[in-house]
Amino acid sequence: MRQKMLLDGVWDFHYSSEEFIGIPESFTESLPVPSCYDLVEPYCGVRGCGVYRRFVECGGMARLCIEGLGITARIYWDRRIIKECPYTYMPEEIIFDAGDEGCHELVIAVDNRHNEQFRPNFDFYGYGGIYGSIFIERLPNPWIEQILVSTEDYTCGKIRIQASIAGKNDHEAVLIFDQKEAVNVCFEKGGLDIQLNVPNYRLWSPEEPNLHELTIKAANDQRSVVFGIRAFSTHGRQILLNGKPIKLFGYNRHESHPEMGAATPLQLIAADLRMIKAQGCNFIRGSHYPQRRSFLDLCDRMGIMVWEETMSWGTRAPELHSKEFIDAQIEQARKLTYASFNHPCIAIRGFMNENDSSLPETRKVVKTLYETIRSIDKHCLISFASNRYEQDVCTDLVDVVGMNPYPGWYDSSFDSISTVDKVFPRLQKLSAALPQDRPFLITEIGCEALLGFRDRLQARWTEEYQAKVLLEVCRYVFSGDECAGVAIWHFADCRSFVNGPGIYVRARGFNNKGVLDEYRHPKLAWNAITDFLQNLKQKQTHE
Ligand code: ADA
Repeated sequence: MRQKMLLDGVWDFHYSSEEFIGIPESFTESLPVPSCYDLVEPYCGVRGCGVYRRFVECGGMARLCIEGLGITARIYWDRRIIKECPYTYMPEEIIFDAGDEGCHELVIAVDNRHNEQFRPNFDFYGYGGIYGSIFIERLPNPWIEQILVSTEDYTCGKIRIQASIAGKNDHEAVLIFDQKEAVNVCFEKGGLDIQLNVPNYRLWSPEEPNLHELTIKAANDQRSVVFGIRAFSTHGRQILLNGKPIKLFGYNRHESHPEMGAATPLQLIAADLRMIKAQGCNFIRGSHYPQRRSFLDLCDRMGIMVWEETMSWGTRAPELHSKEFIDAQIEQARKLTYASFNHPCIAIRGFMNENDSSLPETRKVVKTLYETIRSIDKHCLISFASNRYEQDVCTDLVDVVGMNPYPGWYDSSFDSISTVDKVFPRLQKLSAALPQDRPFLITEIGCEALLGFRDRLQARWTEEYQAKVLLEVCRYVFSGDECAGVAIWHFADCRSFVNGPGIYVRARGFNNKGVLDEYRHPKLAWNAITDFLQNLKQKQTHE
């Protein structure tokens, strides 16, 4: 039986200034893990390297898991590099030889300077730190390397299990479902790839988020994964879950809090999800990066469907032509698909938010990213969020057409508040121009409102104006079947450019389009949407 050791807690810390100048001999400061060092004095707002260190009792082959960090990091075990982590927010798993049994030094050197993948013009703040939990476990020899479970046929509970065991030898194995039903199988040359019906299966859905557990016992190892049986598919304009049309309704959400940055505690994540669920939503777009495992665990259990995507923002021609950039996107797509493979909450995987999909040459990149995800996950829906609208030339390449229109905010003439009236017709017009044979999902829509700014003239930036626009969006989404759903932009205000050029449209250094402010205080729009959804539910139960 493997034993996980959680490494969260108080670590040694050293701020190593702009350049990383090596691991210091001694550390004089301390910081918790998880944490963002650029939100604590005297390092608030710095761009440079923070070095975290602690000692760990371990030995032999080990597996170290990190939920996410940023912007980039290098990991050392006894001062030897065991992993470079170039992808912000990406969950990392490192299998390595920890050496003799005993006390070892683990160092994580984080660098929060922007780079090609996380540019300073992104409309979300690039925090430096260790965003989530870290654990380590000793591995038996040989160890089960990975277990992937996918739904093959939801109508009879048929799943496919792909697993591998280190050493590539033959091994007898036992599969145990929900700690009861056992099936004998065999790893051949270290691999297992079988399909079978789960005994006493129950489907996963937002209303009934049923989960199953699979334990594999082979050689001296035993490993368990949680999975759900469900199938997302499309039919014309509709998204189907387990064969039935489902409207996706919810928010874009950043992993962000003004005091804790991207190292949001699990309690905050759980509280956010409870608010979203209680409001009557069933969907979150994890904008704009891979999501933390514990976030996905909660969504699995609570029945919240998730769109997860590679990190990227406003990709334009130079990056779309850069091999380094595209290779990094491919690697991100690959890693995130494996990392979230078993989570039933994943409805859609996406990439490259608002890339320039009006350029014919972007088609090749979109195809490559689509195929990368598809080659690993045969079933998930795949998409990207576009701001090229009627000019988009890549909509035929994805399963769901995601659009980020902002009627009532960006694409109006700024002459009066009457533009609320334009929301509904604009969405209808956009919908009519998109392919009719696949779902149209509004992946972003919203407008800025400052909490507490209420005004009888209901000008832009007031809570009243935001509420009106978003009610029009709700009215449109539920007006028929032409739209498969919406992820409103966004759940809560989040820190953005701060002192970059974008500050002129980001009052306080925040993106203020949240229906809650950054401390989760509701604006009028939150209450208006709550009422809208409750009325809708009442109407539907009386029909
Ligand atoms: C884009 C982008 C979001 C956010 C939004 C806005 O659609 O995808 O990250 O920046 O615009 O608020 O303008």
